[in-house]
Amino acid sequence: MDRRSFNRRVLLGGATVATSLSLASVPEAAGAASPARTAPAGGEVRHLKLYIEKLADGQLGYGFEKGKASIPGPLIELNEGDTAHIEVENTLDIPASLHVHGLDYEITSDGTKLNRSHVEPGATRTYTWRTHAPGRRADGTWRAGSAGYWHYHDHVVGTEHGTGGIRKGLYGPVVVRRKGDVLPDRTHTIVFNDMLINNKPAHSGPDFEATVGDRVEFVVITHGEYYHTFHMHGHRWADNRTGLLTGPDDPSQVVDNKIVGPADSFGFQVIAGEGVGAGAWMYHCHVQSHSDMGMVGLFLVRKKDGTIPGYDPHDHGQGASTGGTGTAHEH
Ligand SMILES: [Cu+2]
Repeated sequence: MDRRSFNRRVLLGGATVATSLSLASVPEAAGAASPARTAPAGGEVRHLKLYIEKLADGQLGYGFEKGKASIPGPLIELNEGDTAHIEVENTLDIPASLHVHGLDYEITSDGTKLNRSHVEPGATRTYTWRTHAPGRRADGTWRAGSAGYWHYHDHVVGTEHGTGGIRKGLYGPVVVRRKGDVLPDRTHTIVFNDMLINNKPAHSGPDFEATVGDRVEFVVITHGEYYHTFHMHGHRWADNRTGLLTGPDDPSQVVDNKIVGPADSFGFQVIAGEGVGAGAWMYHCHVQSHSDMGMVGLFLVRKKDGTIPGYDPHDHGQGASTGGTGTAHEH
């Protein structure tokens, strides 16, 4: 029973006993308590600073602040109609760049060496990304808007096409929202990069935390040489632009598994633990050998009291990394 029908039954005052029985049969009632917040109309001009840095372990990252680069790089979130001017400072001793998917940019913001739109070592360059709402062209055809789950990455480091930069962690998420899109409580990014997730060692996550009922958004990006299948336990999403159904007649397929290849990106929102309750819910690549090799992380959904039934944090990683026996995430 979803939240709305529960409330309706309570408000109608009928079948009180049946209502509490029904509730008891659900592990923990889930769902947002108040109407979902939605994205405003765009049109803003935003100025961002992005540093390209070498991390302590030799990998590379983008960061909004000097010394705070991360893998993946920080989420850049825009609304259709926004323009972003992104001043990129390349602190490396080799050329690097910023290349984005899905947004509008002129060739000078392409971020490739072929048109000299990269950033020399120690230099700074401003990239401009524009976005637009959907609308009808003069010729009567429909032009798609910019809204979607996109991503940015280096296109220069290592080889002519940036293979080395991507491999070392120079990538990050971009979300462009349409006016009225449902806003999440928080957003997490999962990048399948070759056989690693977010460039972390195999069998070591990353793990993401939530409390039952939180509206959690995932941006899923793929890089590298391989095809993967992204699967999450206990949660489903719609295979469309937002990952959400717009209503009872939305024909989008509801899935819990999606095939992805290099440079693909998609996203979705779930209500953590909805209808299934708290738990250490796995997400992983469902190519079996890939999950065996450690492309596994956890969506840690806590009860309101902060506990996670059946979860021992010391189990995570250890059993699996030794080739392991029977840890929760070897399914
Ligand atoms: Cu895989």
